[in-house]
Amino acid sequence: MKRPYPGWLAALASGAVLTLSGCASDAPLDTLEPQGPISRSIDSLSDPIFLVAGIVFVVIFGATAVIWWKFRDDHSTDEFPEQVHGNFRAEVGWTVGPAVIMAVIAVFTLISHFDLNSSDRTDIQVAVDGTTTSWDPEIVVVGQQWWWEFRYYFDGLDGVDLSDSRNLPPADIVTANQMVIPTGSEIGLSITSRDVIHSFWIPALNGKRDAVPRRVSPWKIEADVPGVYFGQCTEFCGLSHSRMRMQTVAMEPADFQAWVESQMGPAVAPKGVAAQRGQEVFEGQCARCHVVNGVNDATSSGADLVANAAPNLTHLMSRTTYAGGIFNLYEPNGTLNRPQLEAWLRNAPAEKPAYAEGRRGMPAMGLSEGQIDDVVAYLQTLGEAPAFDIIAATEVE
Ligand code: HEC
Ligand SMILES: [Cu+2]
Repeated sequence: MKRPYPGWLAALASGAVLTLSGCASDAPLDTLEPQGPISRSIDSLSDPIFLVAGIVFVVIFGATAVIWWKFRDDHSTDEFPEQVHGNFRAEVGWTVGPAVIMAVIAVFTLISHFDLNSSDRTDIQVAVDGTTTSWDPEIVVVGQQWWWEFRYYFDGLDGVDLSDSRNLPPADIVTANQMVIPTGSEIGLSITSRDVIHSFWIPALNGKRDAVPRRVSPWKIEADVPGVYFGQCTEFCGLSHSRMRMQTVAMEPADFQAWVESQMGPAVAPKGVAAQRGQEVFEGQCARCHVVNGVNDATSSGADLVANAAPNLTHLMSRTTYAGGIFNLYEPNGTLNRPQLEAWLRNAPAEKPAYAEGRRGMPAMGLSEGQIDDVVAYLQTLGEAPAFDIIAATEVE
């Protein structure tokens, strides 16, 4: 009986599916398109290794196919082929050959490893409160279920105690899910976690580094040109792990400077009546978890949560995504994405799954529709919208 589809056709089809699925044109987490010197050094290691592996693959599978075909039993004779027991030269060859290839790869891998784990930072001049400070550019990255916090200490990290990540000393800038860096400078990262193990990964700028509770792991990134570089937690960390995303926004140094200045300011007291009522709701219901600088930063006792932290909302509007970088704060035309923000305030766990027993993520606050309107009016006073091209470039699906 003839089979409906020959085996080779099935093999070809599955091969094609696998190949084509690797060819997405719009892939923000593509590791093969480095956008900075650090990721480029990884790429220049992996490309030749992939080439060597490809050649080895072709040679071995080619030889296997030839041998399989040439020495197949076609039942034309009853004779048994000649039986051999070992071939000294062949065995030495296929032992020494791979060993040499592996040794060469090991040398280049080690060189890249040392390179990736070294630091080559130079200070950046930033104007803080009118005075210029030499900043050793290092940002503290804190993972928690299921979002990222980024903390900037412009006096450097030397005197900063990072050992208790649930109780970190006050920082100059605290932001969530979007880390802003200047282009052309190596930026050091001190990565830690407030709960379980996460992993920090901005593929266009460097490989992965785990965020481990009670440990501070050094890492670094650098971007050549302004742009938005997408990232994702890559260590499975529970229910909303896939919704724990982030973005690095690289700006020209002058734009970065302007960003720093605007972030350094505390919140401005809201003017409209609705926004003022919104601030009252904030102080009554949200301030036990969230901080707004100038409102409750002095009094906040830390969030009532497992990770003991919630995003700092002082400059919320200067970010373009929220809740682990999964929602757009703005519409594509640059206006507030009001329905999504209202839905978040109405019932956050319905928008982003958290564990039923609570104490993680943002709880459903039980606000009335009027209170939601007031809170939205208040949130809109927190920080300035970024340039339109950043809104467009940071948009998430
Ligand atoms: C029990 C603590 C808690 C309370 C109370 C709380 N939140 Fe949250 N909120 C969180 C946590 C945690 C997150 C991060 C959730 C995530 O990304 O999964 C969050 C996220 C947010 C975000 C998105 C911020 C960002 O950059 O990702 C906004 C906006 C927000 N909350 C507003 C409010 C408002 C307004 C209130 C009061 C009506 C409030 N929250 C009450 C814990 C809280
Ligand atoms: Cu995670």
